[in-house]
Amino acid sequence: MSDLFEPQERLVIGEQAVLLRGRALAADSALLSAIEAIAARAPFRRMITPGGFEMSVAMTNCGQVGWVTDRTGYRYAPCDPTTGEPWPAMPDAFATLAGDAASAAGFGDFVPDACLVNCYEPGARLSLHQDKDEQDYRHPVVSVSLGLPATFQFGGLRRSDRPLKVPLAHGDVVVWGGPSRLVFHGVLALEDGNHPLVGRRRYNLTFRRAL
Ligand code: MD6
Ligand code: FE
Repeated sequence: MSDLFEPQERLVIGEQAVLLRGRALAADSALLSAIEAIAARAPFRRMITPGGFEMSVAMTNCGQVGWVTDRTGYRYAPCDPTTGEPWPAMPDAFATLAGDAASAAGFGDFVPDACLVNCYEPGARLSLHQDKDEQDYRHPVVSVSLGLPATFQFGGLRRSDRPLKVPLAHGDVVVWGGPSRLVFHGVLALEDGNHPLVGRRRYNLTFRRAL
């Protein structure tokens, strides 16, 4: 029984929140080429928060709408404010992986219309936040990690709830929804390192149904 020896490949981190270890590994090169193609048309950029701070994580998007922030607030926008062009279409490989992972986590019929692509360089971090710019919280969020490992913080429904620290490695997928959909979460400062396929960075794909 290999599961006696393999590390746990499915880890429950909350109510209807699960880490599917290595779930994206088989698709890693396809995902990485797709990220390059997206970034060629919609370059990674460090956005400005409504409070006036430049984020340490660089972001771009693909899909019908993309998540953006500037001095006026957070929102989903159909066009890239940097180029004025629509965001690149979501590659089939992205939507398929997200739908399959959501099913495996118990969320059937998840069809994402937005994918936020995050790029972390050493030192980049994401402070505790809720994902609440989407219209319908009945849809889960699916998150795919590629490249350098990171520590994900998974808290509770109040900012003050002490977060669980979840290590995320290349190929890991996190799915959450239901009662956990509005949980506070974040990513600790990325440690330096070199990933054989991705180099000195971490990518995160966050799939959502925004509209
Ligand atoms: C990240 N992820 O892992 C940042 N949000 O780089 C998120 O903020 C996130 O992973 C909602 C659901 C899953 C996530
Ligand atoms: Fe988030």
